[in-house]
Amino acid sequence: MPTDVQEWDITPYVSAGQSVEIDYGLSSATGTSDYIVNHQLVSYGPANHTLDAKLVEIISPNNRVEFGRTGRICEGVEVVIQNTGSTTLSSLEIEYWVNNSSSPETYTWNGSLEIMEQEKILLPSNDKLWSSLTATKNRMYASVHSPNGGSDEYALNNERSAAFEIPEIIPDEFYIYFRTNSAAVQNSYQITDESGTVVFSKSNFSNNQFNNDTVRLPFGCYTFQLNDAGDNGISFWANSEGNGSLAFRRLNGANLKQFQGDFGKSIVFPFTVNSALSKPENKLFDLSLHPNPAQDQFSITMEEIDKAEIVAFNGVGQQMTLNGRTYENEVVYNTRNWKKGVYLIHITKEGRKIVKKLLIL
Ligand SMILES: [Ca+2]
Ligand SMILES: [Ca+2]
Repeated sequence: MPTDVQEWDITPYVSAGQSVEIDYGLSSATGTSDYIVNHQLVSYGPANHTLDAKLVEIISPNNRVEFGRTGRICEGVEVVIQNTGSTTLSSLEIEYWVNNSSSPETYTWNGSLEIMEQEKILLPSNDKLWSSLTATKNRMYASVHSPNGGSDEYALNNERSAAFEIPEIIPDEFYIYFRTNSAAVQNSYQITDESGTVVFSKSNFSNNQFNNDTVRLPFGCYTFQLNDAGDNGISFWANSEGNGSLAFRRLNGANLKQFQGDFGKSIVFPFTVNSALSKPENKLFDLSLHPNPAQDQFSITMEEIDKAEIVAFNGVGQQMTLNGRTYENEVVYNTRNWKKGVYLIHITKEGRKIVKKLLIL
């Protein structure tokens, strides 16, 4: 049964000591409709503290069912902060870490929150943040410090944590096996990427038909959704529409994921392609460093090389001066004055780094 929680600040409509009538209405209802409504009135006295910030919730990543659509690792780290002091909150330090990491990430928030106002913040994430992940039973922690650069007067509301799991990993090539039942008109499916853009969709199925759709996706986080307009899934014991079947399969036919057919309105399956947390080197860094060993020059070839930052260090960690000539997808470096030895070439692109060893002879 769908439920909905509404919160309203009624401060402008009431005066202390007076009674007030609060009415509500339902804009539309059809058929036999029953509503169960529960109200709670919460009143607040004056603030206990002048300078107090609260970490209200970790929205993402979070396994809790109310965050099921958004609380995934792919969405990054998203938290809600609140000003629970009487002074306007204008800055806040937020620390966040995974599991037992001893070196939290730090983010400085700047803004303006009046007493009891909240704000949702998407925190930057990087490889270091995720380096203490385990295969299962992970926990994200976040805490707030130093409101307005001062000391927080109430520490017990500063920290929250949330359990989360890594989404299932699917290869970059697979096919969707979908056998419809006798009510195929009710079904459609789509795959959306991290930004919500539909990257694959299909509808207008025929009854009792096999469909094999090959899907090729670049690295990323996706959501697959199978919809059923009849709200009765593709295998429901209480009707005579027959039994359908849905699975993700490898190109060789092996099952990757078999879905339950009695799902009601929709199947929502979040997954990542290839790697949950870091772009595999061979995807992002489909690069060639050659020749290696090199003498007078070496080249790096990769797509969009103009977006990469390339730095070289010698065997004792000194940064080398790089003289490069850039061509389309290639940079050629002059190493005529480099001594023989091993060098480390750091290539950073889109926030990710790979280090290649180069031997100069
Ligand atoms: Ca506090
Ligand atoms: Ca159905």
